[in-house]
Amino acid sequence: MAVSNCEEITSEKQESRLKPPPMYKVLLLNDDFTPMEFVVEVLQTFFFMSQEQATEIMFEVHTEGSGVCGIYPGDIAMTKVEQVINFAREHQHPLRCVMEEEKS
Ligand code: TYC
Repeated sequence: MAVSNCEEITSEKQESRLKPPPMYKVLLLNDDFTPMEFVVEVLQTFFFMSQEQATEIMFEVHTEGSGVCGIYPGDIAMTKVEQVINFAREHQHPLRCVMEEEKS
């Protein structure tokens, strides 16, 4: 029992040394109601984009249905999603924001 626990810990350690931590894409999803200017504000405020970059991503979401705002470790991605959803709710917009594991 003790030996097998040890082996497990060792192999977990090795795995964490070999594998980089999973990264997550944070995506905005299109809807018909959230104003374009609000989405641009979200991208500038929470993803530190310039006005030009934010406008480009907003149009990508508007035309393609979704767009990547950034790629982060899990805890940071989750915080970004929460911040965007809370900000949208505070302003009564139905903007959706999700995270998805980045498969590289
Ligand atoms: N489609 C929205 C509109 O026409 C704009 C929009 C863009 C909404 C991106 C959400 O994630 C979004 N007002």
